[in-house]
Amino acid sequence: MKKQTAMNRDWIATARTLSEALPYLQRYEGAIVVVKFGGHAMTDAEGLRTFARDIVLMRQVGVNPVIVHGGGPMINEMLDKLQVKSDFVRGKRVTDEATMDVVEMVLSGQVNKRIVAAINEQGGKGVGLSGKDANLMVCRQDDPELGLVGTPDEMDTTILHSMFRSDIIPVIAPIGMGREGQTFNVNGDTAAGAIAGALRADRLLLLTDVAGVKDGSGEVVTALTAQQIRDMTADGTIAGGMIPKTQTALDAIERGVRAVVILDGRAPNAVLLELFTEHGAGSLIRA
Ligand code: X2W
Repeated sequence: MKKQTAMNRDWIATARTLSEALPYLQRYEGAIVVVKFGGHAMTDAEGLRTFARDIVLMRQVGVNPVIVHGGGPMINEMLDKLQVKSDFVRGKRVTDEATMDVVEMVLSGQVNKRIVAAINEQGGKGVGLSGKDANLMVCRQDDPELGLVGTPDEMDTTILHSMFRSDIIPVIAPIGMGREGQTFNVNGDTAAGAIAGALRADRLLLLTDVAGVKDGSGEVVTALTAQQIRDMTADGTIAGGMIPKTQTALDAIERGVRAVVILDGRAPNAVLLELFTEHGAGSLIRA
């Protein structure tokens, strides 16, 4: 009897959660939400399943989700196996032709297909592509010192809009094409920011392995303006690995993305918590 009561309470809470989500569901109807799924946020099979389920739910309630994934740790693992040495300069992988082959194989062949499969397993229609497909992300060379690392230069999002109309969830590997047919390795955050900017997305969610932007005392700041980010960077509060993320956020906002959220993608249902509850998650940055 006791057990029954506990179960009833559980279902009541579930129903209440759904009911309270209504204003959020209405707000995001038709919205474009770009989700950067970083390699460090990809934990285990269960984590991937939950992530895929959340994305399929988003699509089900009328949101247009776009996944841009990373896979740095998976690339490192494969390079190690193949005994190809790899260095990072200012957070970007120095990429020669041999490294580029491995990067493309791992990102487009392995990580991308794993995410697509997880989405399809949950009843969604995931389709994998990279920035090379349909001229989505044409790049120029970044710093020549980095070799085949690209900076997004010209975006064509026509393919993504066709996918939205067909109820397809695009899953994008951060690889771009040069004007002379070269293949470029693009940092995952940079690619996500460029795609979100070109789509003028309503939200860019950067899923990583930290809880958000922290203030001087180590507390996560839940809401920030672009100016606060600039000030906290100038005084050294924002440092290290957070800089490329906040820089991506500032660039995306400048290009017309309404808000960027930096959040811990390892937390259960991080995406739903952020979009469909009052609680929110991580740090929300807007103009
Ligand atoms: C990255 C692309 C993958 C990536 C790399 O080669 O590791 C550059 O550094 P995460 O998991 O988001 O870090 N590209 C140029 O960004 O993965």
